Amino acid sequence: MLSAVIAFCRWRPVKRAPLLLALFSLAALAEVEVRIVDYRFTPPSVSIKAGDSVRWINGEKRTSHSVLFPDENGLESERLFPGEAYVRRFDQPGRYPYRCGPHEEMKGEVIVGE
Ligand SMILES: [Cu+2]
Repeated sequence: MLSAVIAFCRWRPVKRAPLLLALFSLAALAEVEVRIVDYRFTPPSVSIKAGDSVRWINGEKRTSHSVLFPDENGLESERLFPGEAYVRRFDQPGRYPYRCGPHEEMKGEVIVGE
């Protein structure tokens, strides 16, 4: 009987481990949304954790925008037309200022923590 209990206790955690890992990674990785409306990134500053993603959604009626990172050799999203989105995942902690390609006055930043 005791050996059966021991066997049961040994079996359960192993069996549950993949499920727990899957749930943990789902909970740990987040995606934050930034809306582009009225020539503004809203919110203009977002704080995330390394491994999280940011999704920029163009909520304009007519205007297209992009997301451009001047500090990274001008890394730029495609031009986003109304309703389109751009997702970028940030694996390295740091500060990532960005602006809109065609509208220099539109600015925002992503702050990536540990
Ligand atoms: Cu723009």
